[in-house]
Amino acid sequence: MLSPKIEKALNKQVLLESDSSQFYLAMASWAQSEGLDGTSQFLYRHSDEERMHMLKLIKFINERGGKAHIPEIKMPKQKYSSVQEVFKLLLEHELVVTSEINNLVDLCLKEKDYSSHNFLQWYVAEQLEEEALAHAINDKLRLFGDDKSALYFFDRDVVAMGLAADSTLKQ
Ligand code: OFO
Repeated sequence: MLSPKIEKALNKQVLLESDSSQFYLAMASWAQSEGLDGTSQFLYRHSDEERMHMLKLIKFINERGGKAHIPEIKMPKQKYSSVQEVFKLLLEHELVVTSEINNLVDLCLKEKDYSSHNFLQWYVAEQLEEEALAHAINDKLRLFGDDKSALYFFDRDVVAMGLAADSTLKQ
């Protein structure tokens, strides 16, 4: 049975995963409208993954005798000035998520909730992957500088980068 403290903290994470999904969905839609097909594909997929992270939490909370709260949908930022801005914001957001996951893990240890602690290890590993990927993409974009033609190659390659990171995590 979940303690009220852990239940509340896990529900806070449900909200954050839901916001992440919406945030990346807005980025994906922006990228599609800019003709950045690869980037939008990458981001639509990323948005779906965040929704899956949210669902995994919802099911866990309910299975452990808690009550999952389905969060309200907030409108994310709709307009972006460049791909660079999108991925800079994505990295910043992932860093926030990682720190929240770490706080949660910490709380589980303090509360001696070892099953939630064990459950959250999947998120710890996932964040490691997502951060590494976001850093790699930002590095790539920095290399291009103002070279517009490089954007074509970035847009083509970013899908493969996402798929490769995914398969590493599932090994
Ligand atoms: Fe849920 O992993 Fe990113 O935010």
